[in-house]
Amino acid sequence: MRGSLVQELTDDCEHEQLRMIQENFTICRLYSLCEQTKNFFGFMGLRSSTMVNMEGPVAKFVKEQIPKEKVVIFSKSYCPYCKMAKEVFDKLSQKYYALELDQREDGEEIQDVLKEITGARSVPRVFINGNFVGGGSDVKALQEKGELVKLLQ
Ligand SMILES: N[C@@H](CCC(=O)N[C@@H](CS)C(=O)NCC(=O)O)C(=O)O
Repeated sequence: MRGSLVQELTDDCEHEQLRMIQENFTICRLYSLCEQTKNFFGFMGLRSSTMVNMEGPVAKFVKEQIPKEKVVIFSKSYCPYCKMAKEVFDKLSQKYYALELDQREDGEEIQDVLKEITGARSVPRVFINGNFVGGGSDVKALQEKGELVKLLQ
């Protein structure tokens, strides 16, 4: 009788340990899946920004840069769309302030903040008179429609 109770308790204990191991294994797998997904989307320029602190120092820095010049471009030095946007302003002899995010340690965080502000973290992110106007193709399209000069006034 006593022996079977001990056996039952041992079985329960083993069962519980097994359950906990399985649970931890599932959590680890889910965590690993999340990390892989995050890395994949990061690679695609779609990094998750669920952890963005919009009151933190990086967000504060970004908010301070936007009104610094009439045209502010959050850019990457090698990015062809950024080059396209800059060329549009160069042709108009319009000065701009460009921040090259690939040359900054906080570039990724700045992109996360920009996603919160503009809806995307791709570069360029172009602001005119403190307002977000779009990426490289948007700037080009605004120029072709004759709307860019109006925004620059
Ligand atoms: N349609 C966008 C395309 C911009 C784009 O694809 N930018 C690339 C760099 S050239 C990007 O942001 N990739 C993700 C990253 O660098 O984080 C535009 O015209 O601005």
